[in-house]
Order: sequence, then structure tokens, then C-alpha cells
Amino acid sequence: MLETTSYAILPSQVNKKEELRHPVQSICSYEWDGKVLSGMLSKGSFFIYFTRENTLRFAVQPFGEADVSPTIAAERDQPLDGVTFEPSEDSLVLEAGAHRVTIFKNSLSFSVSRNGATVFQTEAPCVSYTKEKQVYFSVEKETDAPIYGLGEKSGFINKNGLKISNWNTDVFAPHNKDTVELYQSIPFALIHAQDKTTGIFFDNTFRTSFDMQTYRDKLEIMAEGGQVNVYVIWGEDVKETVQAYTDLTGKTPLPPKWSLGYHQSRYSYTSQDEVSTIAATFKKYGIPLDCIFLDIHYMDDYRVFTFNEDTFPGAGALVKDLNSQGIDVVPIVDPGVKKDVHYPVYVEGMEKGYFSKYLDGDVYYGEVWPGESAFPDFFNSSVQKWWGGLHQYYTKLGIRGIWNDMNEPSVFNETKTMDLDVMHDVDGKKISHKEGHNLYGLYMSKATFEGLKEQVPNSRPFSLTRAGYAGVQRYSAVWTGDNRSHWEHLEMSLPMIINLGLSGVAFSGADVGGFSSDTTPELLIRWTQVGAFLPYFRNHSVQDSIYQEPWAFGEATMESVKKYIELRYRFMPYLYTLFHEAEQTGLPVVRPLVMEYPQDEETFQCSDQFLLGKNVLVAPILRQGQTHRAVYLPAGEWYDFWTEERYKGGEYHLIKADLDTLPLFVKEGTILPLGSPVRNTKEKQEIELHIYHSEQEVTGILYEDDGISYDYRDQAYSISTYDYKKGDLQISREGSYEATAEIIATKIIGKNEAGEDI
Ligand code: MIG
Repeated sequence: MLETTSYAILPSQVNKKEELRHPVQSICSYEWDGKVLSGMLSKGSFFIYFTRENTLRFAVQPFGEADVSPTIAAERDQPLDGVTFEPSEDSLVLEAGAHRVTIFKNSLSFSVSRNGATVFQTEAPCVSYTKEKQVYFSVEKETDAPIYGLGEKSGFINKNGLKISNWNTDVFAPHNKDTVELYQSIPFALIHAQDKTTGIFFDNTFRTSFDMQTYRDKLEIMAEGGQVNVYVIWGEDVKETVQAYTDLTGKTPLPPKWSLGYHQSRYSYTSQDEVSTIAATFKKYGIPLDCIFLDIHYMDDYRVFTFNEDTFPGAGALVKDLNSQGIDVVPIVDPGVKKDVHYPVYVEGMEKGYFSKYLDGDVYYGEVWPGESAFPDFFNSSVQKWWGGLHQYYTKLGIRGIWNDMNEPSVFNETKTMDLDVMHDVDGKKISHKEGHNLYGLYMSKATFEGLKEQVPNSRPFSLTRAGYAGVQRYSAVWTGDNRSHWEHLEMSLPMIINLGLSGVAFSGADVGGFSSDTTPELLIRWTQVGAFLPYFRNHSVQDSIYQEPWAFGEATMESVKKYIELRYRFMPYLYTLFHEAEQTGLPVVRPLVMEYPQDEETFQCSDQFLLGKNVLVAPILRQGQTHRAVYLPAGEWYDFWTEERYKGGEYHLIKADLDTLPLFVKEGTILPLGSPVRNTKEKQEIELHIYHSEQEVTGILYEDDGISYDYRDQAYSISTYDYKKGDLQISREGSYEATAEIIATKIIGKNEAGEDI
């Protein structure tokens, strides 16, 4: 309680003693089985192997045998074939093509080289431990190298100079630099330099910390238990490293198109009448809408898988009516199951032993919205199946998306979560909550995703989660939790989403308008401008705040907000194409400039601009009252989307942007497929091709399919490639999807060599 007073900085509170650390000294014996090198250390054991040519897995367990089994996060990991092994007196060498790792036997450490040049080096020794069973791993780094990734963290894109720890936490207090632990834990960092990007994935689910502060030339990673279990990726640039990371942890699957439209939410729309009125108001003002959310008030006393009979007596009819207007409904589902002997979900879960328990078999109960509640043990596949099956309750009404909240799990007590000695059952293997905590949200997302997939045949599920761990992108989109209607939070949403993207999560967004606090008309407009270009686009607000639906502040504000929601739909064909690319490659939809311009130092710290895909640059206004800003355009020529004026890249420009204008640029040589106006994604769009002139190549690509099913995996897709040369537009097509959009117009933007309009 005294944490918010000066008591928190009393000497006795501040100077906590560090545990004594012991280095893991040397390799005593080893064994090479043709793929994996393993052996005994002076304390504990280790193994190391290539998972692909530019990726290595290295593990040390100082307290026993290192565990080589695949984890839920890196489930695609497999030792590479064709690696050669060469021992010598001091070192052990593994080689895969041009890639060589040298492991030093004394003072355990290793280095990696590519074509003879060193690209990575650990400290010597690289592993240490404490008697409390903390494990440490340290690697060398350039003092000023920017460090990206680390999932959903506050602050700017570069994390060098900070200490970042990972423990999934429900943080309602304002997110700022000091609230490091938020809802997601993705222990993956990218250390960048002009000629390489090194990825370090510390796949350990205990609380972990990345210390980029204490030592100038090294990064030290710590876990509060378990083993050092690290993947090192040495990519030539950010892209290669993110691709390799998502080869391990999975790609963001192509979402249903409706989940990329505009979504409206509030905590809560408290009755079915209110929900209908919201839908009707969108219709009245002609504002596009794809989905309305039902927050916790739809339930009967917060019992998941129920509706409140008084306020939602005709939930089925409501969903049906909205669906007929092309509007989806997504209800919230929390993990806490109310302890109530008359509540079938609770009774069944108890009878089958599906809730999380202590070692002695007693069920763990914690206080959340419904009062005392039990928490499904999602780690177990029978529990996942059961939970997934419960979603029939919604899917039979026509619901095909679910919002998972409070799944850190959040509990109303001092520790904010479940007791650490609760044991989870990973299909027979028991792990403590201390080890499993950061995985709770990931497993819940898995249960939800797989349940929806089974309940709604041949339909891509949409699930949205607050908590997660590395690999969460396989199951769920992520929103950044309880932000506030503060300009600083608008600003911070960019680096958060950019770094989530670099951490494998291509599908994420922040509550547009801000969740808690009262938004203002100006903030809502500026935030909608940003949200329209982020992967996930939902306006959401807390119960005691003023309403922030598009029309909440009168007509002028509404027109501006509407303009950007409509712009989202104009960009839908391009956006959807990028999501297809994300599924193929693992590359994010929203990219930091450094991803496309890895050698340009001017991009290294750029947190207030981003690229949508490769060729669209967004440089929003992020401060109250501002109508101008400096915009950095990287190499090449760029066109202002609105004025079509041409700008030189490789420099800064002062751009004017009145309240109704989002600074938006398109790179020369781009063919941008823009969609015609629609009420939502269920209406078919026609295409207008905007061809941005360049002296070099002018190309574009459009991915299409039915927007909902998995048929695209069976050829029912279309990829159109556009090529424009000297007035001639060539289109080539791949895939067997027939119902492709009609091109109703082409527009050429720019000048020819003589400086004339063309
Ligand atoms: O803090 O379900 O982050 O989006 O509206 C209360 C009520 C629990 C937290 C979520 C927020 C949601 C709210 N929930």
C-alpha cells in the first residue's frame, strides 16, 4: 500500500542484496549424435544444435539434465541435418554450410561465424546460476546497438539502455516507462547493426529479465528458474531474423477479413437494445462497421457462456439481426469460472477435474468479476477440448469470434495472480504456476482458437487476447490492454505494435480513443487516423468514461472520424494482401522503417512513423494542437497520398497536417490497389489501381480469396501481379479463385522524365 509514497524509496527498501552467482565452468564430457551435441559440465549439462543454417539452439541446466524436448512456443524446432562436427583440444566445432559455431570447453562459451566473419559471441563463461536456481546467460553486444522486439513493452522502439522483465500482468495503472511488465511475455530481442541483426530468443517461461543497462557491452538475460534455453539467430537484416524467428514460433495465420474491418466496443454496451441502437446509428450516419463487442455485462452475473436474461433476453435474435446487416458480434470470455453449484460449467469442470489445483489436489480459487472462481487448467489438452467445445454456446447463435481478457491470469489479490505453487498439468507433466504463469494466456488462446475452428466448419476463427507468450500469434490477435486517453498513449501505441510485429505478432492493435480517462474530439480524430493503419482497429472505452463512438462529439468530429474509417476500407485490399504475406513469411504488417531500410541509421530510432507493408509510410500527428510535423522519408521518392506532391527521400520534410489530415506517403513505383466504398467487408469491393510513377520498376500485388474459409489453402485464392511500363499495365494471375474484384479505374500519379504530368 505504501508503494505509492516515499516509503518506497527508503534505503532499506532500495538496497536489496544480490544473490551470489556461480559461473558454469567447463565441459567435462560430450557426445555427438550426428545432429545434437550434448554433454556434462563441471556443474550440470548442456546441448547445442542447429535448427536451420542461421539458427542455433543452446541449453544449459546447471541443476541436472538439460531438457531437449520442444516447447509450446518453438514447436517447429527440429535439429538440422547435414551438420559436421570437429572436436579439438580446446574447442568443439559445428558447421552448417558457411555457418560455423565454435564452443570453447574451458569457461563455457561459444561464437558463431558466417563465411569466416564472426557474427555472434557470448561472454566467457556465458552461463551462471544462483542457489535460488536463477539462471543467467550473457552475450556480447555493441554498446550503442539498437535493440528491438521484446513484445509488448512501453517506451520507444529501441530498448537498449533498459532493463526489461517479463511477467504477464494486468496493469490498469497508466502504462509508462516504469510499468515494464504488461500482459504479454515475448522474450525475444533483436540486436541490430547495419550489416546484421542478431535475434536472441530466450525460451524460458519463468519470469525473465533482459538487462541492457548494467553493462555497456553485454546483454545479460536471467530467468527465475528452469534452464538457459536460448535460440540465437544471426540474420543479415531485421527481415531475415524475424522470418527465422517465426519459422520457429509460427506465422500469424490469415485472419477472416471481417476481423480487419472497423470494430466498435465499450465496457459495456449493457443491453441488447443498446447494442441494436449502436448498430442503427452506424447505419444512420453511413459509417462502415464490421463488428460490435459484448463486454462483461452481457453475462448472467459474470458467468461465462451465459447471457443475462433481463438485459439480453433475445441474444440469438440480436446476433441474427446484426449478422444480416453484415455485423459480427464478439463476446468477451474470461477464464474465471464462478464457484456456483448450480452453474453447469463449474459443476462439469469440477467433476472432470479440469480446474487448476494445488499439489494436494485442492482446487485453486481466486476472486474475479463473478466472485470466487476456479480457473481452467488450459495446459491440459482435455481441458482445451472441453473449453473449446463450450463455445458452441456462442457459435450456434452465429458468433465466430471471441475476446479473451483477464488471462494473465488476473486475480484480485495482492500478487494480482494465481498462487505460484498451483500445479498445471501439461498432459502428464506437472509444472508450477511459477513456471507456467506466462503461458496461461497462450494456452487459453489455443483452446479458444481450436474450439472455434471446430465449431464453425471451414471458417477462420478470430480470437483476441490480452495475455500471451512467444507463439501467441498462431492463435490470436493481441490488443495492448488498458491504455488511457492520453496523447502519450497514442504515441506509445506505435512502438508497442511495431515491436509486437518484430516479435512475431503481426495482428495487434490498441484501443482507439483510449480505454480509460475521457477522450477529446481532437484525440479521437488523431487516434482514429492511426488506428485505421494499424493491423487491428477497435475503438473501446471504459465504463465511467464518456462515450467515444464516432458521433459522440457532434458532426464535424464525426465526419473526420468517418473519413478515416472509410479510408481503412479503401486500403483493405492492400492490407489483406499484407496479412497474406505475413502468413507466408512471418513479416509484420506494420513495420519500423529500419525493417525496409536496415542500413539507414536515421531509421534506427524512429518510433513515431511506420510503414504499412513496404511502400506506405504513415507519420501521424501525436500531440495535441499540432498541425505540422517533421517526417523522415527514407531513400527513394515519395508521393503525398493526399496532394500527390512528390518528395525526395533520404531527408526530413516539414509536413502540414490540419486536424483532418493524416500525413501519408506512398513510395514511387508502387501500384496500390484501393477498394471502393463499402459498409463492411462482407460487401464486395471493386478495385481502383493507383500507379505511382517511377523511373524504375512500377509494380504491385493483390491477394484475394473468399475472405473467410480455408479454401485458399486448396488453390482457391488469386494473386494478381501488376507491372506498369511506359503506359502499359500487365496483369498476371496465379491461383484458382474466380470471383476476383473488378478493376474499375486506374490512376497514374506522378511525372514523366520531362517533369510533365502523365
Ligand atoms: O479491467 O471486461 O482490458 O478491455 O473492457 C476490467 C472489462 C476487465 C479489462 C480489459 C478491458 C475490458 C475490461 N477488462
